[in-house]
Amino acid sequence: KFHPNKRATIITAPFSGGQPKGGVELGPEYILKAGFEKQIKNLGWTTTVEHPLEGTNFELKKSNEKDEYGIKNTVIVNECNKLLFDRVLTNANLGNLPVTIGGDHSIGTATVSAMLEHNPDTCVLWIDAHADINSPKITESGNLHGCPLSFVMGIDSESYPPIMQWIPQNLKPGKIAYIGLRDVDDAEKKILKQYNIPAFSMFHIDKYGIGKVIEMALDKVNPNREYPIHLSYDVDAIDPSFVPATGTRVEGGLSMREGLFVAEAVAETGLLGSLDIVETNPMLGETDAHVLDTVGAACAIGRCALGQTLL
Ligand code: 5AB
Ligand code: MN
Ligand code: MN
Ligand code: MN
Repeated sequence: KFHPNKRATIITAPFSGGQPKGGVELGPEYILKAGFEKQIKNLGWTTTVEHPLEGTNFELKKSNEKDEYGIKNTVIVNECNKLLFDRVLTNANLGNLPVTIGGDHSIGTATVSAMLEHNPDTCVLWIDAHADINSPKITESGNLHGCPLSFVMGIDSESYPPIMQWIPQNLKPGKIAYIGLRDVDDAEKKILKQYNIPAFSMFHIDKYGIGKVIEMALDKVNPNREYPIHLSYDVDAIDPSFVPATGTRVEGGLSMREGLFVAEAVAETGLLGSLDIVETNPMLGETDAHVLDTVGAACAIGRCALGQTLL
């Protein structure tokens, strides 16, 4: 058990610069307004909330132009990740469980590398419709929320802008597994093959069932169930019928129960070391119900990961 003292730090990351749509920066505000901190306290956790991006004006600096490296908003994404890296690492070193609430998934660069800096044995479960492993060299969109894993693995590192040299390239291919994939770019598929990264798509979930898939994923990255788990949860892993208010919807996703089961299964291991909940975009719901469903799902993921349904 990694967090017997049950201290969690909720780190808000109201940031949208990793992708072109507005509104994902409001995710943390909506999730907190829905009572997330109280819900976590009710599970017996002592909580603190930190706002490391306060005072920055990243949102005003957003542009949709690719730079000379073929990526967008490099400077603000990088500055944002620096601030988050510091808070995630500091909290982890203090023995607090960092729960980072996005914001878009470009912040995964900071959370993953900080947790590996904290404990190099950390393994990563990446719950997502997408593989988020494009590099500047291969990304077609140039959107950095599709790239965080390449940076922490050092994939195509010759194509990175020099300002990103501070990022520890500390994630090894055998330390990450995906669950929920269904929209992976061709160049990303090559990388998954080349690096032999365990990837469980919706096909595998239908074939084996979600319970078996989690076991198989953990067998790959954490065979003796001894290492801390960083759970990076992109809400678009869940089917858009349950989680409509997100920027990159892909049909045919996890059911609500499958989605929560993933978080519950991680809680059951007692190995959760850190959690990201990202890509909630309250501006993209067509109705109030869409927004409520999506924000509600984000909160539920957090509660389940922190032990709500353990008896
Ligand atoms: B998300 C795409 N692969 O690189 C790209 O939502 C989508 O954090 C990335 O998973 C989706 O632009 C990033 C086409
Ligand atoms: Mn995604
Ligand atoms: Mn993602
Ligand atoms: Mn997305």
